[in-house]
Amino acid sequence: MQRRRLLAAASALPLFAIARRAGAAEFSYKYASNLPASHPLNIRAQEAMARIKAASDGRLEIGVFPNNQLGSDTDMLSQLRSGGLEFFTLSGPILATLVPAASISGIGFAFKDYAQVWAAMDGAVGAYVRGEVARRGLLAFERIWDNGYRQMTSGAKPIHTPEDLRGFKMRVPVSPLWISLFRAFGAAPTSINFSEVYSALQTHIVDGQENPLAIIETARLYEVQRSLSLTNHMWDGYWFLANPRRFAALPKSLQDLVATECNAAALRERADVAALNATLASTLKTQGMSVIETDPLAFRASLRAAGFYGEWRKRLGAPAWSALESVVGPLA
Ligand code: X2X
Repeated sequence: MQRRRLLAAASALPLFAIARRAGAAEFSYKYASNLPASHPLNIRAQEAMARIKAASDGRLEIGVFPNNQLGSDTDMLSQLRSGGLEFFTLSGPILATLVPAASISGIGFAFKDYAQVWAAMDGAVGAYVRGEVARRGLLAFERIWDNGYRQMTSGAKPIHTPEDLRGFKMRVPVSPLWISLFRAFGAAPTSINFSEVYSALQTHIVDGQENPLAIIETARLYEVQRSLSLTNHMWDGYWFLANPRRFAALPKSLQDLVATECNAAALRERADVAALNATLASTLKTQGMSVIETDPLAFRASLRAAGFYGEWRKRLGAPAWSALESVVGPLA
């Protein structure tokens, strides 16, 4: 009797395991990014994925892989294109290695304030870029996520004026726009994926980098940099990208759910990043950085003098450039 019961219990085990598997998600997808898990982008993405799972009664589960767990931006972009990765957030001017028009959001000193950023990116500029993304075989959701206005940091000579950038070994993302921008400043830019930035600074492969305060804080770059120069030299945002084939494999109701939740999460993330960037300079000071105010007009003048605006007007073409100028006014 005892033995029969034991046997019955043992044979029930695999059945139980099968039942569990049948209850697993019907669609098991992945979302990845290059930012630390503590950055608002990942916190809001994680929240969105939890809401999607709940609202789909567990049919769609989207795993979140922050912090370059799936590789560098370059790796993740190719996984996204092949369908090995379903969702990925990527900065416009890096996406530009595949979709040249996506550089438009990164033009130096283009946006006077966030009102102009969102007017352009939720309006004609964003619509134009998303159209180009589609032509290159990817899907970008409507709302771009905020990375923020970028600031320069140095582990060597502090940056006060554009002259301090002459020959400065500056890490920039893998992107033609960023290289061009820092050449125009007279610096010596090197393209390095974000996955390698902390160690490149630590080992002095480069002397500085530039990123919004929320990244300097969450990626602990203050540990390997000494000074922070508030230059606001460009705004940057993350397109929430999907592999169109994998996205189309979802029933329409789940497609709508994902798009709605990701767009809503983008708006929450924008508010988080704006709030953080307003307070983090003083936090970074307490973490040992010297904080330097700069004259952005002097930096902008050096871009103008180097012909940066003329070059990019030509490279991006009339549709993108006039969409941008219709919001921010004439750029030169
Ligand atoms: O690589 C960077 O510096 C980062 C994290 O800001 C971007 O993704 C553009």
